[in-house]
Amino acid sequence: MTIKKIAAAASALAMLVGATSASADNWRYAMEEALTDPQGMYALKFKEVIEANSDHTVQIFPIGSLGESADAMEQAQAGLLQFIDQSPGFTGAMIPEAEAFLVPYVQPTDPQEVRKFFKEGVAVNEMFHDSYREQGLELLAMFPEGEMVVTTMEEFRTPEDMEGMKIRTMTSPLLLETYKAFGASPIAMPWGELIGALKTNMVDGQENPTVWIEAYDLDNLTKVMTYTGHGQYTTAVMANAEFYDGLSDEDKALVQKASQEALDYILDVAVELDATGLKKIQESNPDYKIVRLTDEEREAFKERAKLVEAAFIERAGPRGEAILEQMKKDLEAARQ
Ligand code: 6CS
Repeated sequence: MTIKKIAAAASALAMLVGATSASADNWRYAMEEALTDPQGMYALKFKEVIEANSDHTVQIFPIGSLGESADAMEQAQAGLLQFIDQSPGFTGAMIPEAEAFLVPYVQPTDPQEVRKFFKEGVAVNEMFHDSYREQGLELLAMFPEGEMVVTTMEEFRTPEDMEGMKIRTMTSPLLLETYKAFGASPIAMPWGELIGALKTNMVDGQENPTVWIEAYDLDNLTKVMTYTGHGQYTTAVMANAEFYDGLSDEDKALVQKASQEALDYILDVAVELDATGLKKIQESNPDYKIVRLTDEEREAFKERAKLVEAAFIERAGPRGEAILEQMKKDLEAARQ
């Protein structure tokens, strides 16, 4: 082989190696929870499918590793992260339509109805894509983590009972409207501040699904847990849109496959989450008071929720209004 031919072969090899390593990328994925929490279960399944079907790797950054939810979102929008799981409870400040998931009493709480609502609902599956795109995000999946329950220091049965209660909410503005409408004094703060705020009595309560309450000991920091039936904790997984658009057709199909398989998996798991969380709380904290508002008691909160619907429509405009109407139809369909 002449020197020229060796050089040409070496350069071809270098190109091949380059091409191979360029196609085996490490994708960074941030979320708001730990690997053992619902977002972590979804992320691990997503990673498993990607890595089993390609040379790519998925590097997961759990809660706390990249700052608060808002910090991780900035990094995702800047393209430093390829994937992010962020819940409407935080995204709503940026995408008002996402706050549809925060409007009280438009989502089911029965686990089988929840599964149907998320699996087949037109609103969830078809109506949010454009709103996320406008913020540079390709929406991949939305899934529930369990019914929202309220933990407080004192029992409440009516909006009047909530008067003066300082309730922590996530940072989406509509949550402040909800708890104001429910009679309380809401305070928005990121997750990282909540435990300290409960310990120092800066807040008297908060809302979250039972799996989360149990995992982060929120029951031990409050005295009562109340089922108001007002909604699900919903979360969303998305990709940086520029990154997604730049993928080959094959990789786009892979990302969609992984998103769908992880979604199917988590929707199966989700039906168990409420019961699992509640059981663990009852076992580890038998004296904790658990209240389930009656249908009659819920009526007063539903009446107040009309104010929240109006605030949502004002913030999210006609597109938000259409989403809300569709959600109500999906709720009816899920109940049948
Ligand atoms: O309350 C919160 O801020 C947190 N709740 C859940 C269920 N997941 C992450 C989020 O930061």
